[in-house]
Amino acid sequence: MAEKHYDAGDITVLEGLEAVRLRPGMYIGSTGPRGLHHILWEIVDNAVDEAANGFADKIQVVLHKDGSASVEDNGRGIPTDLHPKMKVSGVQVVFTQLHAGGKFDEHNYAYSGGLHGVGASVTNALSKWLKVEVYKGGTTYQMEFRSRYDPKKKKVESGVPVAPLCDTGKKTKRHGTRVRFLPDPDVFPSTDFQLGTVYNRLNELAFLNKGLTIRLVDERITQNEYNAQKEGTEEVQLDLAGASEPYSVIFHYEGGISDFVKSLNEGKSALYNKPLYYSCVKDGIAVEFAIQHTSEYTENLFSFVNNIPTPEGGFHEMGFRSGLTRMLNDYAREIKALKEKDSNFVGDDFREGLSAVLSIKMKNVQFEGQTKTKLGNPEAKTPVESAVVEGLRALVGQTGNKKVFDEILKKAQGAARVRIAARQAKDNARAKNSIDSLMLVGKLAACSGRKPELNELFIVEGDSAGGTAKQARVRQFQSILPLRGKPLNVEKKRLDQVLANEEIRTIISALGAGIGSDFNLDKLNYHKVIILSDADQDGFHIRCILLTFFFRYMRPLVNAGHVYIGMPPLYKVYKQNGTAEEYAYDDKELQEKIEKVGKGYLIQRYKGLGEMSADQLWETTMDPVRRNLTQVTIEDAVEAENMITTLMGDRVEGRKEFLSRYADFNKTDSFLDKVKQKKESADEEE
Ligand code: TSJ
Repeated sequence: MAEKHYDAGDITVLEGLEAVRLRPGMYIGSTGPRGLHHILWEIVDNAVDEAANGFADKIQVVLHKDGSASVEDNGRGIPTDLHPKMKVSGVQVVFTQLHAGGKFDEHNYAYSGGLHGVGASVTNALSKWLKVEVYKGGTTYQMEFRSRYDPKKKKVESGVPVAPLCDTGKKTKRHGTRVRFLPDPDVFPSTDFQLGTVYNRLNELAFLNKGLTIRLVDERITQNEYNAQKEGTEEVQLDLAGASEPYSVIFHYEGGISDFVKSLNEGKSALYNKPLYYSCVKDGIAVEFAIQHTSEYTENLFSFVNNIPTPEGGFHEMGFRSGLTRMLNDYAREIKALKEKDSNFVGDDFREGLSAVLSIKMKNVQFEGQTKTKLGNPEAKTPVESAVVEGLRALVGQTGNKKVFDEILKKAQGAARVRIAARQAKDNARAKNSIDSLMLVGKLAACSGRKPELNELFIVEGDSAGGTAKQARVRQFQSILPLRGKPLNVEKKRLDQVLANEEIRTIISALGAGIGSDFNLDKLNYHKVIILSDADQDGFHIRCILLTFFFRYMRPLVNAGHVYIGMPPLYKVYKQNGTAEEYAYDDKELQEKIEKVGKGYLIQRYKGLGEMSADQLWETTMDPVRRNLTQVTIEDAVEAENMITTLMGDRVEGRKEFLSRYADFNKTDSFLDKVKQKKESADEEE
């Protein structure tokens, strides 16, 4: 076939860039902040590839005052010679040909990065201008591209070469590539690169490419200004002499992803000193992992494919998990940590408290999932699994590591014990599910009626108030469950610990609908679950805990509107001679009631439910006609949970401070107001 010698390259090329310009979303996902940073990552990834292939070890990224960004490496420099087919320089191909990365240098790029591998031409197409310098062979080459409005065609042409690549004659000993570009404000609603976003990604890339040095400079702020903003953080600063210099930071990790895992575990207590690390190539897939267990309970796996995070997981994570489970189970058998009669550990047992980084590199990557961050290549699973088994085998054979694996197995044993106990507790709770078996429940005074739609369960704080409520109730439809003291704080407790708590188990079995993923609203014994607690700090705390429990483990119950807060009055206004008796639920109402009763009134202030008589409790709080119930919304439950996690979890001080600030509890209208106030003041403090 005869070659056509007109400027075909240029024409098709510009059509390609025009397509990008017309539908940027197709190439970079969006034109929001994510898309904006994406066009920077396309450039950075090219430099990282050069380093990953062993030709560069330094990268510098600069965010300039004019809004442009530049990326520079000390690699071989983009090829400057003419591309044999396209008759233009390699540089021009890279910036004007879609997917040039894959086609052009198939042999050199072992594994091509780039979020969707669209390449540098996409950055060019979406930039107002782009300038490239290539340092090689002792000289400096230069080329520039621009976007401009063509009045004849009445449209914007983007990424157009201003002139062909030229040798500037500027002598240099350096080698490498430098690219600077200005995102086009006509494409991106905001063109501000975020220092934090760039910082995090470059830090991550330095972890993922051990030994690589990445420097980030933000010329838009000084070191001083940065320090002022970041007051109180742990980042080590450069010498004070440079304080008025532009902000700059260097990322370099000799330990690579081992250092990554260490940083994940900062502030936690690790079960062994050094993360276990292994890397190999299996069936053309480069696999690298680092793991370290801590005394915590959650799993923390960060996976990457070709340096791209895959938070949605995928086949590589499946391989990692099954490799880990298989090797550790086999090993446990070998050293008789598992006896013949014992059943295997489950995967979760080995992953309790595990922090891990898995990084693989492969060709023809397929990303799937809602955010396209899940690896969809099934062929990745087996190689990763083999690599993990092989790696852990090698590691357990190394001196000193026997103890490390002992720790891992000990941790797994703890997790397994808890898992088995949790299942038993769950089965127990399930066995007591029917309304007929409610007799089994300790202190519950069950109602006699069998219609859940009509039935009400009062969860009452304290045995004494519980006793009063039992006297006051209508036994056909009202059940009373007195709580002794506070139910356990559900924060930070695992399901098994929650279930081990007697009060909680009683609630679960009284409701009869199960718990967690087994929760079934159809089996609910009560359509009104009413929390009755004192109008003081302790009562407030108990409500929060119960709501958090319902929110976490019986969410459909809250969603369906079955949970209520009972509101006992705070005051009684009455006359000695018995001619008047009024209740007030807050201070405003108290004033009204005082006026209503008139001269000679007396006030009784209720400090707790226990102070009321059965008659009083009935008419003020339990009688469906006269009582004052507040239905709990899911937002209320979320707020309660927030309170528990932020104020009542680990931080004893926070809780004390909170309780003392709101010690004068009786002044407020309701529990929900209290929660809202607390939230607002917490927001103000920030
Ligand atoms: F994104 C980009 F293309 F603009 C870009 C590429 C940006 C930056 C900052 C660096 C790079 C880049 C490309 N650095 N290093 C390279 N290397 C090559 O393109 C290259 C050099 C030599 C050879 C060869 O076979 O001799 C092959 C390649 C792919």
